[in-house]
Amino acid sequence: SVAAPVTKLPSKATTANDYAVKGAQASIADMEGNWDSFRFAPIRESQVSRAMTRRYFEDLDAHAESDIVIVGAGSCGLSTAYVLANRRPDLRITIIEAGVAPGGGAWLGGQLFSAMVMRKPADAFLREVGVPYEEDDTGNFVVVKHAALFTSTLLSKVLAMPNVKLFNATCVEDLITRPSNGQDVRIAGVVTNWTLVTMHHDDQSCMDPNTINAPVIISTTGHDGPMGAFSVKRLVSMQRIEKLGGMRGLDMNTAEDAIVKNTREIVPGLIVGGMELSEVDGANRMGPTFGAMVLSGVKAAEEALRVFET
Ligand code: AHZ
Repeated sequence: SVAAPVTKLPSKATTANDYAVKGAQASIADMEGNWDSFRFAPIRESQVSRAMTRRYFEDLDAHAESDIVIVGAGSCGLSTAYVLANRRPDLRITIIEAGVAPGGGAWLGGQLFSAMVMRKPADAFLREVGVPYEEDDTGNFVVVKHAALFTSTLLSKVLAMPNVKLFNATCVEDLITRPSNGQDVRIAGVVTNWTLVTMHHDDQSCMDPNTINAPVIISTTGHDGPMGAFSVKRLVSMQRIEKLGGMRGLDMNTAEDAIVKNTREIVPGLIVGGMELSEVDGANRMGPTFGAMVLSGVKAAEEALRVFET
């Protein structure tokens, strides 16, 4: 929550003591032209440490039991989080992202080009989130002038939601399973570790992971790669599905429709969306067009909410 406006600083207040008035709020104009006497409010290093660690461990404590865990904060995972957190502010939503920087492949449009293409009707999502775009002359797609504008706007909205916590630089390295209906399993949570630890299991032994329980996991870890397609590859190695179809060659028209329509619960408790799904189904890739990623996120959120609404 945002603090209510409080004590106003005396005009041209620029010393540490001025800022130490509890709740004082400076304006940039107070500082301009006053740099000789400028000082920050005082702090002790341990206060910084406690301000960070207390919050982090409170979040770890609260999110150890989550309602929904989203694995991967690419364009699909972030879109999923946006829809879920808006529709159900009462649900505790956890996002686990292996990279330090959330956003996955959505910081550029394609190759090294800035503009991001979204085929209609995914422009509806841009309007809902408040991302500006221009219409293409064809009338069939819209263009965001920089993919980073899309990703940073979406990310800022998701991170500001009080029911969402992003743990970045953290990997999902296994799935929690439970017996269900006799011999079948359902997914009941995720096993996590710092990404740097996950990357070093071969040369550092005995570094056990952490866990998060949740009745619904939504995996959006992208297509196969060093980190990608994590959950569906694990479903194969735990013999829950026989084999992956493997992502097929690029066909924008076929790929985008298929990814959105087939976003679904693959095994009980595990919904898969975005390009991770192409690895299960043997679906085409679409390359540098992002409408399917955001609408797969909308569908993944709808599938997850079905669980809480029944
Ligand atoms: O870091 C990964 C990325 O940010 C993260 N991730 C992967 N494995 C993880 C794990 N634990 C936690 N085990 C993990 N995080 O998941 C994110 C995936 O983002 P993405 O942009 O790669 O996937 P997406 O499905 O949201 O969007 C894919 C967009 C396309 S289409 C396409 C093509 O057709 O060639 N290529 C891309 C990148």
